[in-house]
Order: sequence, then structure tokens, then C-alpha cells
Amino acid sequence: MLALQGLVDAQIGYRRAAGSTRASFSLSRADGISLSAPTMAESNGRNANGDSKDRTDGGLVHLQNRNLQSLDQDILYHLSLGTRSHDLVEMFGDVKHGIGTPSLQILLHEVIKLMHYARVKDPVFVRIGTSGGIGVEPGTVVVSDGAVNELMEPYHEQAVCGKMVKRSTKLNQDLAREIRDLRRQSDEFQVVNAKTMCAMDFYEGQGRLDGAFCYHTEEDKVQYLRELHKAGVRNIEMEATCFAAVTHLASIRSAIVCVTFLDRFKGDQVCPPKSVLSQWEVRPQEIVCRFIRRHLQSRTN
Ligand code: R2B
Ligand code: URA
Repeated sequence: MLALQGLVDAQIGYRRAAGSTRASFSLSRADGISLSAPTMAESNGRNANGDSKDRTDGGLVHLQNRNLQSLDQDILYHLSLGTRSHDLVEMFGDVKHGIGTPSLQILLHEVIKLMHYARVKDPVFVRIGTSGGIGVEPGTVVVSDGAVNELMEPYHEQAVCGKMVKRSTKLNQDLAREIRDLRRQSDEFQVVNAKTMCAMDFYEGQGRLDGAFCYHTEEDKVQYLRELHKAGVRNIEMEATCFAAVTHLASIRSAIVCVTFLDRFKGDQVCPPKSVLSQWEVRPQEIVCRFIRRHLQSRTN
């Protein structure tokens, strides 16, 4: 039997709010957030551990990153908000995200147990989602043939009872190739096999310069992206190592299929309009549907 678990960016617990496809908001006054240029300029020199004496001013939150000053607008991608497109002073976001390895790992534990109790045979798990590309055309679908951590190691690390446990992130190469080959000539996008880097954070952890803090330089970022590219990495997301390691541990065949939303060599912000992102977002689903169809057909023939 074939069971497919499509994990769309592990967005567990999302509720849809009007006008938002990614998160839910309850709106009220934004009286705790400020982006004051002088404070950012002053505070950029602070040490990266966050050891500053007083980072608030009458309760206002200051952003310690002067890079933000040069942005035309700051797109808060996960919140579907922008500093120009929305009146943030009028809005306050109470956001419920399920992004990253911790929430995914909980889900995988329970889905794997479910497979066992339901007596499912030979399941295939596929994670589908979005990612940032490295040196590939935005909109490209990357079918991972390896998953590495931020240090480019093929492991998922986790503390268990106070001891670090390293688990291999080996992915099934035949499955990765089979899914890549499902691209049709008529598809307006490329489908490639490559390594995927899994980060614990969207901003500093992915070398971005546009987080609320930034203590690295543009040169550090570019050098890091070049090293990743040289190691065969073509996209960055936030669940791959956990997904690969946990399914490998459970002897479940699995694949990771993610579309890229931007080329990180060219920037950090996810700029394409929502209509374009929505079209790109379904590409992994299209490819994976072809895979499901093919296997269902071969079972009925
Ligand atoms: C890709 O996109 C999400 C962050 O924007 C995260 O879940 C991931 O892996
Ligand atoms: N998801 C990520 O984790 N990184 C990106 O750059 C885009 C989507």
C-alpha cells in the first residue's frame, strides 16, 4: 500500500485569515513595535549574544539591524504583511506557525505510529513545500537527493536525555530520480535533483541580512552561499534533515520536493506577487500527484 504524507512546510495548526494564506492574525493595536533608525544604527554594534543593557524604550521594541533602513519596504513574508502594503501601527499579529523541525518531528512520530496501527504496508512519505534557491531560477522544483544541516553535514541532531544523538539523513536515490523524471516537456519550470540545506531559522540561520538582528556581513553571506553551492546544495528550507532522518530511522521510503521562491544569490526577501507564488507553490504538488497517479495505475493494471 502506498500512503503519501504531503507536508506543506509543516504548517501545522495554520488557520486562514481573510486575505492571508499563510497565517492567522487577531488584529489590535500595535503599541509594542517600533523601527527607529537612530536606535538601529546605534545598536548594530552590539554583541551577537544580545548583551545590551536596555533594549526597550518605554516598552517599545527596537530592531537592531541598520540594514533594514535601506529597504524600500520590509516584507514580513510569513505574516503576509509588508511595511508599505499594510498599516502596521494599526495591526498586531498573534501568529500561530508550525514551521521547522520540532513541530515536524512530533507529527512524524505520530504519523509513523498511525501507519503501524493501521497496518499500512510500504508507505512512501513525501514532504512538499517551499524553499529558497541557491543559483537556480526561482520557481524551480528541487527533489532532494541529500539533506544537510547548516554545517553541511548529512545529519539531524537532537538531544535525547541530555545527550546529543546524530541521525543519518539518507534519502532514497531511486525515488528522488523517479520523481525528478516526472517533469514534462510542457512544464514551464525545471525539476532538479540536488542537496537541500535545512536551517533552524529563516533569518540568521539562512544567512539573511534582513532579520531583526544581523551580526554578519554581506560578504559572510555570499561566501556561505557559495560554499553551499559548491557542496551541491541548491535550496534551503527548514524541515529536510528531520524528515529524512526520522523516515530513514523508521525504514520508510521518503522524498522531499520543494519549489524555490527566490535565488538567494540575488536577495533575501521573497518579492514575487502572491499570485505568482501561489502558482509556484502548486508545482511540487503537481509533480507528486503524477507520482501518486503512476503508482495507483500500476497497482490497478
Ligand atoms: C520552507 O518555508 C518555510 C519557511 O518560510 C519553512 O517551513 C520551510 O521549510
Ligand atoms: N523557505 C525557507 O526556509 N527559506 C526561503 O528562503 C524561502 C522559503
